[in-house]
Amino acid sequence: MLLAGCTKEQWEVGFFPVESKGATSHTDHYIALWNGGWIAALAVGVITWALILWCIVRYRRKKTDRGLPVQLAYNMPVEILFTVMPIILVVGFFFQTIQVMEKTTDDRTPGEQVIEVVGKQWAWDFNYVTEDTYYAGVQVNLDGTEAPGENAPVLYLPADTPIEFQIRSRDVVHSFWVPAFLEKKDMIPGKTNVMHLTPLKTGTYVGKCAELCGEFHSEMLFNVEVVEPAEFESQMQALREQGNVGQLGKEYDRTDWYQNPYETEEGEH
Ligand SMILES: [Cu+2]
Repeated sequence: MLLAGCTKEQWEVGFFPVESKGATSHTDHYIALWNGGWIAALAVGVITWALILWCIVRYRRKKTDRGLPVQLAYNMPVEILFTVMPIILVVGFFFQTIQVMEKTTDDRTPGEQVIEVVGKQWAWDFNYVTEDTYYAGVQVNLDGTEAPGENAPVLYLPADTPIEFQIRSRDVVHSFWVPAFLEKKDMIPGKTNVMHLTPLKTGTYVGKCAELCGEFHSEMLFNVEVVEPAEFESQMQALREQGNVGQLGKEYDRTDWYQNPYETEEGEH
């Protein structure tokens, strides 16, 4: 009865966010691995449950039974089955995972648009590197009103365009997460992580920090607008007209300790 309350769309994406289907060049690979894994695990489960039930019924103690039942151990066919089946499953999951990783986390398609996403307590800066424009995000205020994320910082992405994200932090460890894209990446001070993907479906997606990063971690929200390339260009032009030309660089980082851990105050090494 509970399962009947789920929609066909929810089943298709294995209860991931429904908007993840076809959202990026990676999401359908993740969904296929996720659903395939559950189907394989369920098949093993159904066979195992059926054998357990059959044993319980077939070999139950009868009124006429006396003493201990026949003791069976070291049944070679069963021992081999219990060894070989898990190995086949683990090897299968391993190679399926490797194949999906080659198409997703290892994706290094050159970015037509390079975008630097910078985490800071507790908001986001977006540097559109290719366009030489920027957006300085301001922390959301969760004041108890409905839809507080409406005024969150907005990250614009052109649809059907390979994107290279350069991901870093100005202070502590954050994590760049758009739930509908089904991937997240840590933002580490002093280190730049990359993520390559192509957004395929226009629309608005929520984003958030996925690493507990201090008092107002829950207010570290943003929105993603995947728009047609022409609309992306006009948004970039709007940023230029507001004077947001250039990049928000490392001068806004809270500390350079991470770059120069051994530098003394006098500048000696
Ligand atoms: Cu954070």
